[in-house]
Amino acid sequence: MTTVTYNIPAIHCGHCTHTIETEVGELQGVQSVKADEAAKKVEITFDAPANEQVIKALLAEINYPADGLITL
Ligand SMILES: [Cu+2]
Repeated sequence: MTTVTYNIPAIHCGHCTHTIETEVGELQGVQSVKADEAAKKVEITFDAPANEQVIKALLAEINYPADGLITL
């Protein structure tokens, strides 16, 4: 299991966090998605077949591109 945290500058309200949590949560292999409206960050825990490439591609597709990986 892998946990990553991304900056998502496009987050600006609770609707954004809801959209991200719903869309990313539907990816196969994603265990949990926690989007933080105030911090403009999302924490995602996943297993295969999900991977960072797939998650970042989806975030870009729904117009919430990840702005780099935060190393925990
Ligand atoms: Cu919003």
